[in-house]
Amino acid sequence: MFLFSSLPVLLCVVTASSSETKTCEDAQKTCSVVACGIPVTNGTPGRDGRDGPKGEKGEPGQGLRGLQGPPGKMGPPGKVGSPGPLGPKGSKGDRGDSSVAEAKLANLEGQLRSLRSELDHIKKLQVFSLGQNPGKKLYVTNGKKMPFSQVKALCAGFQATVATPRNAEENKAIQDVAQDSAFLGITDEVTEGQFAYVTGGRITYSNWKSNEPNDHGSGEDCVVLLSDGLWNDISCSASFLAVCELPA
Ligand SMILES: [Ca+2]
Ligand SMILES: [Ca+2]
Repeated sequence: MFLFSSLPVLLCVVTASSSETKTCEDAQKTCSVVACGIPVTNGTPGRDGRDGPKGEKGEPGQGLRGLQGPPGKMGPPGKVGSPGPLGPKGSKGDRGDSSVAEAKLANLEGQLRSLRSELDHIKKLQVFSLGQNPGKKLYVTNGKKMPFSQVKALCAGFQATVATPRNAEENKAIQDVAQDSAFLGITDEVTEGQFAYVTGGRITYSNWKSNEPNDHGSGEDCVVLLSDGLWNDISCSASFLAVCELPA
């Protein structure tokens, strides 16, 4: 009996001593009786293990941080950049309102009609004040005497011409306005002896005094209406009343 009960122990011991890598724990798995009390000598130290995983990031250090310094001086201005590219074409604008322009035009036309009406009224008053017939040429004088060249310039200054009778009626009208000797818009400056209107064309009406025109002395190329309504050729440099005529 003793031999049978002690046999596994012996086997286990033999097994344990013949394999260095067997541990006591392994022996417990294979042996019904554990005999780990047997002294075993320590082996040589194992090799160093591999490096462990990287640790978490540590807390910031406690060193003192310096104060932020003042801002530096402003640098010199940079160069002007090149012009940018041309922008896109804008959209077409709204169409102008033609009704506004038409309204303005209508307003101007109305004002023009009003001015014409007012001008006609003033002309009639002027004709009435001068004792002349309405619808006829208007003859006016400033009552001053001057050489013929100045009379022409005076009348041209307000878009008028020197008084020029085309018939007996107009001759009478000028006579009534002048009440004195006045230059007429007739000369023979272009061709001696051929009297013509200053505005052009040979005369178609005349009312010469007897023995006139006579181109007396050094020459007489202008015409004066005498107070009795008759004509006389006279020097253009002599001074007579200025009478101008305006169209009817
Ligand atoms: Ca003459
Ligand atoms: Ca004469």
